Formats: sequence, C-alpha cells, structure tokens
Amino acid sequence: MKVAQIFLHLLQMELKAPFTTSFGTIRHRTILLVEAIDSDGAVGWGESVAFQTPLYNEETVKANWYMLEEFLIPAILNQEINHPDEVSQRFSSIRKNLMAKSAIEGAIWDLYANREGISLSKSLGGTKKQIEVGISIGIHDSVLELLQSVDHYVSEGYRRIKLKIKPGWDLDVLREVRKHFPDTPIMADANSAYSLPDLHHLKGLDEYNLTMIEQPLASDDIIDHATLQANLNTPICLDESIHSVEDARKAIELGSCKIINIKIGRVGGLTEARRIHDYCMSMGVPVWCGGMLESGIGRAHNIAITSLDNFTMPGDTAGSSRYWYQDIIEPEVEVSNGLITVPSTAGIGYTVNRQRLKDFMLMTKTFR
Ligand code: OSB
Ligand code: MG
Repeated sequence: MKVAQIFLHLLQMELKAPFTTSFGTIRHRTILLVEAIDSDGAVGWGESVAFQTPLYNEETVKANWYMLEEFLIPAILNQEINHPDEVSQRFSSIRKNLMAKSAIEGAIWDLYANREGISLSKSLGGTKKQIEVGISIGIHDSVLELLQSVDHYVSEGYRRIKLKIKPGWDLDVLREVRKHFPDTPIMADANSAYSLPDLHHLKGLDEYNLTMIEQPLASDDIIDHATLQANLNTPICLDESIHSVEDARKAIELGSCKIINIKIGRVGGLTEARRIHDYCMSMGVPVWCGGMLESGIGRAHNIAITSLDNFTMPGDTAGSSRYWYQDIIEPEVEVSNGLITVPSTAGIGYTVNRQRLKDFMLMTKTFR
C-alpha cells in the first residue's frame, strides 16, 4: 500500500469530570488524530495520546503535531509499505517522540486491517472475543466523594478499581476504601510521586491486599524500583518507565516489577506493544493495557491490543460514557458487566462520526 494523503485533525473535547493524578488535573483533552488514506481510497485512523502539558512524559500535543509534520509524515507519504511493522523501522533513526510515532503507526495499522478486510484485533493476532476492564479513579476532594465514586463503578461491573495516590492521599484513603470494599480487586497508581526514602511508608501498602502498585518511583528509574520491589509484598507494575521491549527486559531481569502496563502510545505503537506483550508472555509476566483518557479512536486501538492472550489483567479501557458526553465513534464503547466485546468487523471496528468530529474540531491540515 501507498499512503497518498494524510490529514491531521486537532479536536477539543471536554471531559465529563476533571481527572486528577499526582502530577496535575486534566479538565479537557486536545486530541490529535491522524487520518491516512491510501492510493486505493482505503482509510485508517490513529490518535496521539499526548497531553497539552509535558507532565506525564515529555511529549505534548503541539510537539507531536510538529514531529508529524516535519519528520514522520514525510517518511511515510507516497512510500510503498507492505506491512505496518515496517513503519517503526522507517522511524528508527528518529529518537524518542514515541507518542507522535504511535499516532501515525496506528493509522497505518487500521488502514492495513481495513484493506485486508479483517479486524485490527485479528491483524495483531488477538484471540479474545471479549476483554475484561477496570476503571481508573482520580484523586477526589474528599474520601466520602471517592467512596461514592468507587461504589458507582463497582455497581456498574468494572472488574477492578485503580485509585490514584500521592503523598497525603494514600494509606488512609486506601484503608477506608478497603474497609468498604473488602473483596473488590483494588490497585493504586502513584505516577512517580515517591522516591526510595519513602520505602518505609510505601511498605504500609502491603496492609491493603492490593493487586499491585503502579509506578511508585521516578519515571526514568528501574534501579530503585528493584530495591523497592525486593522490600514489598505488593507487586510493582511499571507504566512510565517502560518505552520498549528492551526496557521491559531490563526491568524484568532486575526484578523492578512483576507486571507491566502497556500503553500503545508510550511505547511508540502497536508493533512495539505487541513485542512487549510477546516478551512478557515468554517470561510469565502478565500485562494489561493502560489508558490516556483517549477518544473513541485510541480506545478502539486499546481494545484491539487487549485481545492478545497475555493481557490477563483488567485494563483501564473504560466505556466512552465514563469520559465523554459524546464520543466521536459509532457505536460508542460499551462496558457491560465489566466486559467489552472486541469488534470483529474490519479495522478498528467503529465508524468515525464526521459530524461530531466537526463539532469538536479546532483545525485540520492536509498532507499529500
Ligand atoms: O498513569 O495510567 C496513568 C490518565 C492520565 C495520565 C496517566 C494515567 C491515567 C489513567 C487513566 O490512569 C486511564 C484512563 O482511564 O484512560
Ligand atoms: Mg499509570
């Protein structure tokens, strides 16, 4: 296939409610979409998961736009591509910028699956017909509000509850939630809010029967995480620290974690995400799919990768209505009894609603 035309679309979407992590509060998402069209007229969609601010990682939406415009689109446009696995090879001389790379690679994967007439899930080697999902709940103003929120999502059927924590919103909060929900699978995500001198404090997590603690220490660390894991019964799951299968290998060899959160954008695309999945499977390390408050397009990509066998733990891919008044895909992503049905139709398996796209559009640029 030859990509003849690429559109970059920038959208502004209001979240139903602000989402607070240890690094800050997100109230709305500026979403960068890549629409790739090949010389036969087939279409593929990808999404950048970068935020407006460089607080989760160093990338931003505008920096992604620049990278796509200046370097990544020129490397793809009008070039012969036999398989989407080739896209990351084309980008191999360009350092980092993994979310920008992933946005365009995702569009090529969808385009490829559409051309083949198979689902994105199937094109990746996914086998599951349904995926189990959990929900990530942000830091609230009070424990009472948090308990109400947890109660709401537990009764909606989500398979596990992830609570965002930070110093001052951690052990006491977890104790309360555990008291009210003794049997619910609960985990905590610190987004790098702690450092090794907090070891004694973090050992307190072992009291609450958590399925895991996600990224307690620095986003660029795997050394101190190994020390922490050796002193903690609660399994550590790495998010921010893992950008590639090489990072995963080193973290697992060092004993820095027992579980890995795979985010397609954070690792540079579906090809690398699948490599990490395969490596972890060979090492007996379970993985799950993280989230970045995506629109329906990124959500659809997450569903497809989660259909692979070693995604054995519920991920953060909640239903569209958890985030948006209106999503940009049809049908919207529905969660029923904590399960999402993996689409079996071609490509991502959802249709992009052009009218909604228009409603949220800030700007569009065409490359050909
Ligand atoms: O660390 O997983 C994270 C949201 C924004 C930034 C980082 C993270 C998150 C989430 C929410 O946990 C996942 C989601 O519901 O999409
Ligand atoms: Mg995380």
